[in-house]
Amino acid sequence: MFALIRSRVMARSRFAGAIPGSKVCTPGASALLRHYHKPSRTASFKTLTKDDLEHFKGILPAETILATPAVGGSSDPIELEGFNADWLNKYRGNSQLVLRPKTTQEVSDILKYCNAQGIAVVPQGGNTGLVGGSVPVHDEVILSLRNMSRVRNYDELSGVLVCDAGCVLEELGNYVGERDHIMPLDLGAKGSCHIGGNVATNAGGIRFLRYGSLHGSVLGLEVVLPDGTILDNLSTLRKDNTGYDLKQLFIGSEGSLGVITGVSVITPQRSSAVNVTVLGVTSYENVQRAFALARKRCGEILSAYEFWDATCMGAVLHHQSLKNPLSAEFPFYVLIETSGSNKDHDDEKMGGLLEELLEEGIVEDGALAQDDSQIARMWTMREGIPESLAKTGATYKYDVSIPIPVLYDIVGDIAKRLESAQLYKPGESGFPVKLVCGYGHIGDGNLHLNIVAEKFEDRVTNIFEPYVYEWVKSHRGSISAEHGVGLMKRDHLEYSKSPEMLAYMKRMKEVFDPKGILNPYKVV
Ligand code: FAD
Ligand code: 2HG
Ligand code: ZN
Repeated sequence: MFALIRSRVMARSRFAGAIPGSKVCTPGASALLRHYHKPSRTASFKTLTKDDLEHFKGILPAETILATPAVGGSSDPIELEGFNADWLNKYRGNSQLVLRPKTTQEVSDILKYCNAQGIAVVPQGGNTGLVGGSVPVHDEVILSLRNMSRVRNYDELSGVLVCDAGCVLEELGNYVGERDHIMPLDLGAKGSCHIGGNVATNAGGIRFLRYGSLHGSVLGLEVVLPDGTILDNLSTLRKDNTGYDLKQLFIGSEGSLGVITGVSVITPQRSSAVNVTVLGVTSYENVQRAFALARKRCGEILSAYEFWDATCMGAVLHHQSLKNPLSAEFPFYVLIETSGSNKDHDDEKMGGLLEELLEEGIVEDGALAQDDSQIARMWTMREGIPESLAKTGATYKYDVSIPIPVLYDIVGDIAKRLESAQLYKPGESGFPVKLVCGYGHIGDGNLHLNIVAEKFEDRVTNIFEPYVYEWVKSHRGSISAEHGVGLMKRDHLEYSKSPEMLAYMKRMKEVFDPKGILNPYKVV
């Protein structure tokens, strides 16, 4: 029998919205000292002067500028901390100037000036990126989109939303939710990340299985190029075959080609019937068998299939004030969500699937959410994993696409390598590495391998870098399934891209940003 979650009231709300900023998750900050290769500053970039600040004051209202005394301003450098450090507190820059424009024209005027003067700029959305792409490496000007947060238009018939790039994903979800739609993407950082940041990283998340990539759901973009040119490609059309689809180049370009200021995106109808179950599974093989059966039995209503291992579960139960809804502990947990329009029909399908999974011995135990609050708690169990691990220690993150049958093997391999190097012993404290675990969007072939250590240090990193990248390449996988390249993987792209492809990527960068002022040191 499936255990039904009893009606315990959640102590916390869903993780959504619980990330007010990069500062929230800096547990044991002293343990999370920066440790990564910092490229040297490009000497030709201009060092900011008081005259530059005066120029920006002519473009923007004073309250939208944060400038330290080093560049002639009066802001306390502490105020810039949250903009200079990333969510993991792993990457840190030293910018003295944050500009927060409210209009596309202001973005254009800023970039035009920076391009002419050779001033380097880093575009920043919600600063939830996990690869060091959203923070400066040295003293780049931070161009924050957070003041551009207006919904420009919403067409309820077509479901097409047109908005500023700085709109927070969760707020857009609420906006379209009131109109019976949902955003085509959803992720644990929804309370902080911006739609512009999502597009710039081509974010995946938990709805990817059902609604696919932003390359499909983004219909148009407004982008400001480094020289200030405004590319108005804010189309609301589903179909448009008039030549090259330029917007695709900016989706996933991580702020290296242009600054996204407006987004047009198609939002799906909200499903009236949603079912969520969490299952306990004894082997990775059965995680795959359950996925195959879920697709067979619930094909058209299957909206998410996520998994995590026992180590992740331990961390999440510890840090999120949750209790295991199952009767025992299991090596693996699976979350299945269905979304459809006919409750009786969907309940029958989900019920049938669960019965078959149990009868076939594919799963050992499970819990089916009985109401919205239980659904939210189950999702917290999955979406709260990154925060829980970050609270445990310095977290190394690898975000890879590998064929599903071998997806989890890498977790065991890395654990063994660390054990052989006497840096880790599962379940024992006192070692430099505390946890090695895996979770992710298994339905999309995307694993998140996380290694939690006392601190970031070479003797630990060297055990799995470049080993992880070699491993992924040998399986013809991708070294970044969804988080992007940023600074973290810029020197490792050859594991996923051929020299010819890399050469064309560099040529693209030169076409759009010949002076290389936009998000320098990142991506290519
Ligand atoms: P930022 O972090 O500010 O920036 C990310 C990159 O985009 C940077 O290179 C930046 O320069 C660039 N950029 C930002 N805004 C613009 C713009 N307007 N124009 C041009 N360039 C811009 N990612 C996933 O894909 N799937 C997940 O499930 C997922 N879950 C997460 C859960 C947690 C708890 C956290 C902390 C992160 C998660 N992420 C996930 C990673 C991250 O949230 C996404 O990459 C997100 O899309 C970043 O959006 P942002 O607004 O925070 O962008
Ligand atoms: C998720 O799926 C995110 O939860 C974050 O992509 C993954 O932090 C990670 O490794
Ligand atoms: Zn993910």
